[in-house]
Amino acid sequence: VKTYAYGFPKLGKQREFKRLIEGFWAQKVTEEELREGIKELGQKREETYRKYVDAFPQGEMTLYDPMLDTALLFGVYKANSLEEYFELCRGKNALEMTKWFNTNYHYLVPDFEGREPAFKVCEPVWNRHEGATENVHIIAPFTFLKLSKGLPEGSFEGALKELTKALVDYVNSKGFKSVHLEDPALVMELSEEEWKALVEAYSLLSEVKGEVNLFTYYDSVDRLELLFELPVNGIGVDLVHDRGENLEQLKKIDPRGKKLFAGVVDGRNVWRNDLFKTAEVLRELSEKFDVVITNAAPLFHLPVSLEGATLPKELLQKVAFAEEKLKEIKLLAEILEGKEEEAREWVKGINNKFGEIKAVRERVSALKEEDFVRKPSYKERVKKQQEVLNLPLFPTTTIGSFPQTEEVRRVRLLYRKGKLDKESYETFIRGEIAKAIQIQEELGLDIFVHGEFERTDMVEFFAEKMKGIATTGNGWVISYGTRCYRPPIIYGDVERDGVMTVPEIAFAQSLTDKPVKGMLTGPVTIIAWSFVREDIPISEVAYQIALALKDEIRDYEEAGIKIVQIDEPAIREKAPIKKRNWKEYFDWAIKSFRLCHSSVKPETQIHTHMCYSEFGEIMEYILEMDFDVISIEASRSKGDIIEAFEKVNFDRQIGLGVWDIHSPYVPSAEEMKEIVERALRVIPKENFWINPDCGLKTRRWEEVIPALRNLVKLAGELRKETN
Ligand code: THG
Ligand code: ZN
Repeated sequence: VKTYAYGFPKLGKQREFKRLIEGFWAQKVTEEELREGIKELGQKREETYRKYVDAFPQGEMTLYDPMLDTALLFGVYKANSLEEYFELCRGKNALEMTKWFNTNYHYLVPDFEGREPAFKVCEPVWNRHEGATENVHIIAPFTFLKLSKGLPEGSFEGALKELTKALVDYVNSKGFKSVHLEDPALVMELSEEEWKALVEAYSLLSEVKGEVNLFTYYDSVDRLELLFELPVNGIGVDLVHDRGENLEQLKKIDPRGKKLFAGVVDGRNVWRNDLFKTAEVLRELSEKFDVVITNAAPLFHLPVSLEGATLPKELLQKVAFAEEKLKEIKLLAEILEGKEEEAREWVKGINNKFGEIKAVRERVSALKEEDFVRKPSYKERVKKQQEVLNLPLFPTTTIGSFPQTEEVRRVRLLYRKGKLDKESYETFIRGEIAKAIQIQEELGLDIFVHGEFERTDMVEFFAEKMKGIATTGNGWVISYGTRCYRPPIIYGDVERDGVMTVPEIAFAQSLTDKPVKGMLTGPVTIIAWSFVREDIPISEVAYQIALALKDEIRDYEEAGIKIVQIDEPAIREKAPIKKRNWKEYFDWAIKSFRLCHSSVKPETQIHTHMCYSEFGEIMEYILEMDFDVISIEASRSKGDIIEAFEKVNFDRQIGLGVWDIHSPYVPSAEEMKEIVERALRVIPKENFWINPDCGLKTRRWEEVIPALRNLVKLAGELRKETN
């Protein structure tokens, strides 16, 4: 049997990718050094592949994002220099960014608005395919167009054909021996017309002189048999995230002489493969198909390698990062060839049981339906909240974090490295909190936050405070561009290890008469941005986390905190790709959120915050979360979100972000007012809050203070106008 792998992380073990690119931006790395460095990194990557598998794609390295590279290759955008290339990534007229399927990776969205959907092969300023000869990695036309926006109505079919033609020209003119086409959009729920357009356009692939292999992943392909009728040489399927649907179809499919790239090693979660069980599946498939063993989903969702990971020993024996996933592919091939020794050794620890907390299990299994329901109803509790909070019309607040200055990062790092003692660190954090309170006092905001200076990542911070969740130390994964995060690993039963956030919040509250919000990351987001155990249902993991947060909220109330914000920015992203699976997901997602707050006092006001996604189509689910106030990013969905409010009976309070904090631009009160006026056409003014659209940790105080001053001024004007 042959082995294959794709999507290995481009980051490098020491985050060399980040250093090179950011160095170039800071003009500390020359263009030549950048090109040389990326080439070297690419070669190291290929050496890693070569150690374990027979074949892999060439030309996977990007300087930022593969969707942008594809757009440049086919002439949708132009860049004459690397400066212009990066301008498209992060400049003033950068492409919009959005989540790649149901992952925490963000891609740049090609926009055809005002552009001809005509394609011609270009020689981009930086060609990732330079020197590539076989298995050349290209995002397939269907996925490229499906994930783009602004295509004129009715032009998809034609554009798909045009782009496929351009692709054929490109591949033939370069003389590639084979191409690796990635087409994950084929796992979406597609219409009859889309399937028809696909089959018609891809019939042009018969003109490619070399071999073509088409890869799908992240879910099942609803019409898998159609792919086996295309003029291609091999089909890649995900046999891990397909709920068995791909395997079921494969049993009935005629291979038509095509290779089957069987994606059996998980590219999205860290658990070691149950190799001998998988080998059984591969044996069965081999009876009918020419099987190539590969990964299910690209490996870039995983940290590069276990080397240097700071994990408990029992856990180390259960997990595999990207490099170890390559090894698993190799071990599977060995098993099929009758060599079992190393594989037996590898799976020895996979069923290690540890981190069980009996009391947590019992608490979850004792949950009843009423534990997920807050009483009294919103209508009744809102009156009590108003009595306690006594808020003006158009209350003002911020989302939670304030600028993480160089100094804050430096001191936190010193403390984490053991170079600063706990007491000095805590004194420093308290000083920062006091400054933040003072600033909010001077600005005249209505609801305060403590600023989150003690927190690194909003998920990792909580992971460190909970039993049953491990942090990885060096397990970086790219979220977008050069931005990385370290997903924690939820391996055991989850419980608080003492209070997590109460001291900082209570300290902030002690400094002011204005209410200070308690700030938590919600259960769905903690799950979405972590690697999650699979030995118990995900709903149970979510309820365990919810109960830990519930305990924290109870402690807030005891400390006199009147408002609690539970952030759930990942709730849309974590939704399954196919809508037919949404009900099951939203059921546990919503219940876990409700479990956090179901037993708070009626007068405690529950907020949530969402961002980074389009929320229009999940508005009805969002309402079921039963919060009192939501702050939501508006810049990404613009008109769409306001339309969505018209369609549902949205009877809660809402803060539609009036300041797009992702840009360093300081908006005037007038500019912010435009957003308010549009929103007030569908949202009653009694329900409207004034706030930025996201946390302010990436902004500088020099931007934050004037922008917030304008925001408070705007609220004042709005109040005057209504009097
Ligand atoms: N945390 C996690 N995931 C996320 C976000 C988050 N996903 C979506 C959204 N926010 C956007 N993602 C990021 C991820 C990382 C960063 C910013 C937005 C970031 N990372 C620093 C970097 O790469 O320089 C990490 C620096 C460090 O901690 O040392 O700024 O908030 N989990
Ligand atoms: Zn946000």
